[in-house]
Amino acid sequence: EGVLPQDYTLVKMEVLPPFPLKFKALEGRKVFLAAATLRPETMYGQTNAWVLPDGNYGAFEVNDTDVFILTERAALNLAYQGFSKTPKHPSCLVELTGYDLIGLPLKSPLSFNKVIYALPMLTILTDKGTGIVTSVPSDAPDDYMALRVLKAKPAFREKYGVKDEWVVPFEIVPIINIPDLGDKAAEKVCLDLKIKSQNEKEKLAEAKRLTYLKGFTDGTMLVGEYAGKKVQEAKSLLRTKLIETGEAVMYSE
Ligand code: A2H
Repeated sequence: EGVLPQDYTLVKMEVLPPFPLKFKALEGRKVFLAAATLRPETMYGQTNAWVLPDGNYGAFEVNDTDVFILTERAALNLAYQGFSKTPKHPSCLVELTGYDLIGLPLKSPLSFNKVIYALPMLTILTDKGTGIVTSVPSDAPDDYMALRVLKAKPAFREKYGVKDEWVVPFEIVPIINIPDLGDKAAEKVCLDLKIKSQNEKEKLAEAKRLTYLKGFTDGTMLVGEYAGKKVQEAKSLLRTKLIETGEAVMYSE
């Protein structure tokens, strides 16, 4: 863990009914996968959510209506930040694993894809953020590589019970232009560095560094309310907007 607190935006990805059997105790609630992101301005380009198959998650009561699915660790932090039905104490309605989440249909704020699905990612850390990550393959090298592998390998999909229609129809959505890197920066950088899989940790770190720095300093929004504006400006405007509309909450750790 770093010394300085990291300020995330928790994006509320709503689980669409009908709920699976495991979710029986959640009937009548609004249930969300709560994804921690540092890039709220990229939410237009979401293609799926990522969960760790073997990860432990819970469905926690945030208030009388909302339930967030995330790690217990994140639930405890949130409880100290005012997001728990019982102050300073996480209130878990159901214990879940990543396997229970794979295939859930989701409606996520700003996303041009109206329904997206929770899919497996094996490199998710359970001691960072919420253990739920929203996927923006246009701008995140991790997301781009994980989606590419899932698309290319039917055996991998089958192993995790992933249906073709949760993955195959989803294409990269261009949302930000970066000089020299174009409209699908993560794809360009991963191809330029010839990254073959998520296991190439060092190359991926370099890809992330390149896209993240350039995206923030030189990127321009191509879509949405702030099309034409710099990413630097759009980031905080969209964060504030998502929080004001109740589609996201602040989270730090
Ligand atoms: B970011 P930092 Cl478009 N395990 O959101 C692995 N990765 C996680 C995670 C976890 N438990 N929790 C959050 N993340 C990802 C968008 C995005 C992100 C874009 C581009 C870059 C980027 C869409 N995915 O992050 O270590 C989330 O992915 C690159 C840094 O706290 C979150 O923001 O700096 C970011 O990592 C937080 O990473």
